[in-house]
Amino acid sequence: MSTKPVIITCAITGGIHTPTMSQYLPITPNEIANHAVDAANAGASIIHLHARDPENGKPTSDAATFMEFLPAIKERCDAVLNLSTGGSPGMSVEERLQAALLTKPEMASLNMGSMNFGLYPLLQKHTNWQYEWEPKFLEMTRDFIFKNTFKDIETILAKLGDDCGTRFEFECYDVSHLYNLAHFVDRGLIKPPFFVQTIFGLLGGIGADTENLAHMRRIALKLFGDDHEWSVLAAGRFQMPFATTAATMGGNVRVGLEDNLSISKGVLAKNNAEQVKKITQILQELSLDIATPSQARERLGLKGSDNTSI
Ligand code: KMH
Ligand code: ZN
Repeated sequence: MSTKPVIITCAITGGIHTPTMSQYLPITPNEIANHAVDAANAGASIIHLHARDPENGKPTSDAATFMEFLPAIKERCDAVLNLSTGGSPGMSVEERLQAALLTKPEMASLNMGSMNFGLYPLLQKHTNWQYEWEPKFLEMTRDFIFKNTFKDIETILAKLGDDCGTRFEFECYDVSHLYNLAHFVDRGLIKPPFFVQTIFGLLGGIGADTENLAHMRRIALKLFGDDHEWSVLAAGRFQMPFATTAATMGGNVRVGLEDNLSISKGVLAKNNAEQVKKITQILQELSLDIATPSQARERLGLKGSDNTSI
């Protein structure tokens, strides 16, 4: 069986982890840009981006902060820049969309259903918090609903997809999200080829069991067949095992400090590139090729970096 080169996405900083959890989490625009470029040089063809307040590391939706690192990354590497529209717990849908609407990126995330999004178990892992906002933020997720209604999804598809030519990383945290995606495909609002990011091990979503990986794969294939590119991300310690298994099943992979702070058991990753290098080595050992940014662009039908406002 001939397999396609694996598209590696690297998610640089996210809106889940907090500065106390790892001194290596990139916070400032400069740190985010350096991590992104190094991840691209290590083999990531897509860079998934959130922004943080440089003063205290808190996730921010401020478009000006995004613009402090996006042009720098674009100038220094050819990777596809993929902006989060999921943002971070506590942000409104309008806030989450600000940076993407301004910059009209080649790619943005689109979360395919409303759900619980529990980060509060992370409270047990630390006591001395560097910033006051950190424990409050984590505690707040005990009573938080990550809002992605059908109307929200329609709005993002129209304003960002139709009006800006941005294509999506469809974030599917459970089987129902695949059916929500199929609903929009059936309505003709989403055109192939589309990029389906199946997510495992986030509290509120489907668990990180390989039975679930196989099932999500089976249902995605049944619903979307050749129209989709399948990718996998798993939270925390499941990141590398799930990425490896998915790649052997013909899938693409996502790594990065957004979803996992470690490089091996009990050892923090010093940067994003470490994780990209690790999955790259694993893929090479398995005789799998790594996709270049231009191969990723072609397979995902992207408009090209010259057609953005970055
Ligand atoms: N951190 C992932 C589990 C987004 O940015 O829109 C989800 C994510 C969402 O990346
Ligand atoms: Zn994200």
